[in-house]
Amino acid sequence: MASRLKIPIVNRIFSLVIHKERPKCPVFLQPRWRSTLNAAAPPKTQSNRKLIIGTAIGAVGIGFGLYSYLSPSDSKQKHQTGVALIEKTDYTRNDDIVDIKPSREIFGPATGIGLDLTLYQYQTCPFCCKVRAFLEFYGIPYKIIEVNPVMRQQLKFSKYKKVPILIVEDKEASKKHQLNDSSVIISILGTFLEDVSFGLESVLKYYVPVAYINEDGKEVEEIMNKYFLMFGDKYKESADTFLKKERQWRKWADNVFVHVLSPNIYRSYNEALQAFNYFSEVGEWEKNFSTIERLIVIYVGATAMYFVGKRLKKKHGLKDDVRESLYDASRQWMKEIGSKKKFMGGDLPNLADLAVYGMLSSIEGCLAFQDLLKNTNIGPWYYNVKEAVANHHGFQKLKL
Ligand SMILES: N[C@@H](CCC(=O)N[C@@H](CS)C(=O)NCC(=O)O)C(=O)O
Repeated sequence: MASRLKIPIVNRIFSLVIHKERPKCPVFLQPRWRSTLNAAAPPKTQSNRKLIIGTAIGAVGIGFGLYSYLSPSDSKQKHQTGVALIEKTDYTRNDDIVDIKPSREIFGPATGIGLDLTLYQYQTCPFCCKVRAFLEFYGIPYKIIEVNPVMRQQLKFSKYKKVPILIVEDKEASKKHQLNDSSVIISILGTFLEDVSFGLESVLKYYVPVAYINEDGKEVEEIMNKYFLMFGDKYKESADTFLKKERQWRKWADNVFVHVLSPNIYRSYNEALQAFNYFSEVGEWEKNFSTIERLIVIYVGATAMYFVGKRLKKKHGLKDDVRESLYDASRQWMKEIGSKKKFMGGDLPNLADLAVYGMLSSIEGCLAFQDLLKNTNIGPWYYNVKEAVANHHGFQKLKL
């Protein structure tokens, strides 16, 4: 059994630490085996143990990356230096969506929007937390499909292999649309909610992906206006400065704030261990793994992530004590809100409030979060947004 357990663990650590494989999500993913795999969930048998441990360690490794996506040094720049536009006529975002039994369902008062939503996600991925914060703030009901972070069999239908993905079923048009990328999802739904009568089909026309071949010869797609809400006739020039700031801070959440999170939760070995114990708790690992499996995941995962955290700190130019970078970023954000407003959006959170809050909520149970509350004044704002989200305060803004 020892060799069975060792191989995936050692491989995973080698990939992450020695071969510097890019981890895939900035905050550790919490595999919910039972719900994720639904009926196909592997029982805790010896034969599945290797898969479970390997997958769990994979999930551990996955914590933290997307750096590949966000890093100015790689894919983002490649997008900008794209060399050939591809002429495309088919912009449907629908790969062959298959019906999978949802892991769970979230209820809310906004039942009259005519859309049926299914979110493919990892529970502690900051981008997924951001989308959940948005949906819950507006009280939009939705279903969740928890993706197995290593096997990712739930994403088989999709060419886009990241989460979050939102499948939107437009009930009136009897059509399903696949929305990829947290900011694209939020902008499309945000525009739709401005005037539901306009219809989702009309909104989608404003968010057209541009496809091109980048310098590596790879085809990439990007929605250039992904931070913009499209107001059409309802655009008010008086709101322009406000909207500009909202966009700017939404971008900041995706490109700056997210990078300070993981090096902070794995700052020291003890913190990494604490973070893993938190993930174990939120992910109900006690229920889903045997004791030995759970302990291996926690200890090996914490060790691997401790080293990965160091690498990310360097890559993103964080301060020697990474806490300082977390405090700096949070203070920068609080400075923007100022002392006169409850939220950046005024009396209610705007999309930037929801973005920063959502991402921060992914580390809520970690020591870094507690230190952040002690050393900055972000706490009251954070808990105010949390309350507004939990009580669907955005619902009152909807004109249904
Ligand atoms: N720009 C994307 C980034 C999404 C992203 O990088 N998601 C990570 C999880 S945090 C992912 O799915 N990585 C690929 C993987 O886990 O296989 C967004 O805002 O949604």
